Amino acid sequence: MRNWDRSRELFEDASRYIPGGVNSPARAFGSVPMHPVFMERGRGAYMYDVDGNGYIDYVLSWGPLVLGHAHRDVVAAIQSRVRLGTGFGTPTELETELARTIIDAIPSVEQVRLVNSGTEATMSALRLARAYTGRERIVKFDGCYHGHVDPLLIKAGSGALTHGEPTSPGVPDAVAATTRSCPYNDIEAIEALFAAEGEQIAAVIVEPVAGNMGCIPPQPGFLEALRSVTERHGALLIFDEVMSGFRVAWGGAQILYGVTPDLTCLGKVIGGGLPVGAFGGKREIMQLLSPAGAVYQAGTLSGNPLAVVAGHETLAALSEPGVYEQLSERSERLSWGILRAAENAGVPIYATQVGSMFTTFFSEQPVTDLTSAQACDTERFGRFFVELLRRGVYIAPSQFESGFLSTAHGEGEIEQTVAAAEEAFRSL
Ligand code: KE4
Repeated sequence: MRNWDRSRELFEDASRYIPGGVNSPARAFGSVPMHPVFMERGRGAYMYDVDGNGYIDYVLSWGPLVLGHAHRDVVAAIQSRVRLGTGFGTPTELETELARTIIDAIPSVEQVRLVNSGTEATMSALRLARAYTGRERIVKFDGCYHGHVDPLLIKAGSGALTHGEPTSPGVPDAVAATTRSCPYNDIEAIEALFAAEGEQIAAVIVEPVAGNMGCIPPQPGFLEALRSVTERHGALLIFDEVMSGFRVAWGGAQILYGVTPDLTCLGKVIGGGLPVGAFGGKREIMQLLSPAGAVYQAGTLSGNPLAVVAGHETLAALSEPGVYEQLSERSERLSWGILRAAENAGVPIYATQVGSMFTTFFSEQPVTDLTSAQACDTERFGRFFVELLRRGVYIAPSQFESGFLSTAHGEGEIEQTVAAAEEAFRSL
């Protein structure tokens, strides 16, 4: 029988010094009947907590660790780089190399700027879109999460949804008034909004595969409709691929679905587990950015050599032939296994999977947007999470998050996970 005594002590201590005991709300077990577990180390598909319990990990630092924990090439690259210094506040050749790899992989990105987080990437892309179009209004989708920048903390997903504050206090009314939000996958709603306000809309920002209300794929025609309506009204289309970029395909969802945005936001995988974000797009838009242009955006540690080298090594490993096919095939095997386990146990679920992103929704109906996601049995999901934890499987501690697979998850991990899932379903 597992115990989490040390985690509980550490959580009580952390809660004295850090709000909620965590440095990011997604790590809190908001909809799960227990305290967060403190991790100590990871290797491959596994991580180990402070009480010595091991877990097959499907959170992977919320997506970045697509090669698994402590990948030997990533570790070696960081170790050799750090001996040369941690950063210089000057350009380095490494940054150009990572930029070139991103540009070669994503045809819509002609220039790219590296930043330190996904939030910085989306925040900067919004500013650029407003400057380029001379318009102020932004359109997002209910349940999509684009980081914690004011104009996008409206009907947001991820931790904002898990903890019951999709529209955050502290966002000025004047800022909230420039944001519109439509139901995800609802083409009629977006067409109607543009018919009414299209000439005032600077950009539509969308997760091309929604990952922050659980993993919800775009329905056929949805992304194409966004491309068409923005073009017709002179607005920019921004793909927030912080989660899907280099996760669902080499390049990202825009490659998978064949829809080309004007700007793309990236993060997570391109940093290989260290803090890196990026935004990029057409040269004529990116050239507005200081110092080439007047739109200001900056960052002390943007393009930091240690973070860049971790990202570079990660993308090098992902560029090998067959990597994405294997990630998708194993993720599909896992999703089908969990679905069968639920059926065997008589528990209704709705499973989604796009590449190596997936979610088990506790719902008898399809989940295609925030309304159907919120109709899930989150209490039952919370108990399922704890039963999996007891059996050495760590999934995201919220119904409104995606699961992720890494290249380190092999047949054994998938079989173990499916067996644990069937026992967990039977215990509900
Ligand atoms: P960061 O600022 O957390 O690096 O990225 C924000 C962001 C932007 N866009 C998308 C599509 C994202 O998924 C994210 C961050 N994702 C969450 C997990 N759902 C990060 C976990 C956390 O907030 O601790």
